[in-house]
Amino acid sequence: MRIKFLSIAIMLLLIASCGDNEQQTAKVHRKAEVKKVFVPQFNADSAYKYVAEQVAFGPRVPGTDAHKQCATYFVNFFENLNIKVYQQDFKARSFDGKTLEGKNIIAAINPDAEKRILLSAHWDSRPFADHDADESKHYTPIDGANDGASGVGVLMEIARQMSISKPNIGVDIILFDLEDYGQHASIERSANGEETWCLGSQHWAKDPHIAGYDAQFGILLDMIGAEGATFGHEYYSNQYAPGVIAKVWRIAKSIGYGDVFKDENGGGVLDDHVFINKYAYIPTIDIIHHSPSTTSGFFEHWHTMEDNMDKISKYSLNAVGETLMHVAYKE
Ligand code: AHN
Ligand code: ZN
Repeated sequence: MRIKFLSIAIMLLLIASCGDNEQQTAKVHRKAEVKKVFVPQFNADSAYKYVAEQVAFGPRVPGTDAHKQCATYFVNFFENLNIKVYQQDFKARSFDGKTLEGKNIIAAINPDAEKRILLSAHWDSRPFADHDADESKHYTPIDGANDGASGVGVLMEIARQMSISKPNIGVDIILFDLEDYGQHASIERSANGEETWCLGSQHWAKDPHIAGYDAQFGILLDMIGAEGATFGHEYYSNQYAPGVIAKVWRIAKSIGYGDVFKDENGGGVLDDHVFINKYAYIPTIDIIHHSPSTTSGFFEHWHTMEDNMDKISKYSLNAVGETLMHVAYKE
């Protein structure tokens, strides 16, 4: 009788401790999941400040002091955050026969991680306001607050956040040079005219900063910071990387930015991502402001003197920055 009682007691104890163990395991699991999806808060005020700081140098036109000073500003920025920086200097021929000196800047977060993603934008600004309503401005350089600086500002804030709490994967932030020195609007668009744009990404995609460089996927930002920006599914992005479009738009919607990331046709733009897909074989998308109502299809002030700080919206910067943070920290 006593033995029976004892064995029942032991059995009960075993069951109880077993349940406890399971509970503990569940707790550990839940903790691990929470840790895995922890996403630091993107700060749009900070991104806005980085856009303004770039614009304050003056137009970042290749060959100018503003261009050189801004490159140094980027390198110092990343190095001060203890992020490894590569500078890729190269020469390229412009559509008007000039030899341009370009510099692609690559900031590598978790440089030794094998699984990597690539985030990019161009940092140079266009030497010509060739779409300005005022013809006398057609050879005047632009501020490029949206066309150039906005994407870079968002990436700088992402880098700052990532230097504070590292994501699980490696992230390469690539600032491409010589994107916007493409042929002047006064020249009739020719078949090879498209290759006169995106000289920095063409160079990098054929000869990356690390031989044999690879990433799971890439995201390019272009003209993402204007008031009222909306993004559709850009044509080449959907051809080369439909899964990346689906992932990014799903995440954007899930955090409340369905008004910005729209499930609609976004036109086709020969932008840096096309060359990354074509020459580096990394599935890469372009998040780019698409306006069905303008003749260019781009934002209203594209390649005009009006592409300045007044047009930049913290809401737009935040929509893109927060979305990218969620994409990176959920990988
Ligand atoms: C072409 O017009 C072929 N590409 C334009 C890409 C661009 C210019 N993105 C910003 N500025
Ligand atoms: Zn441009």
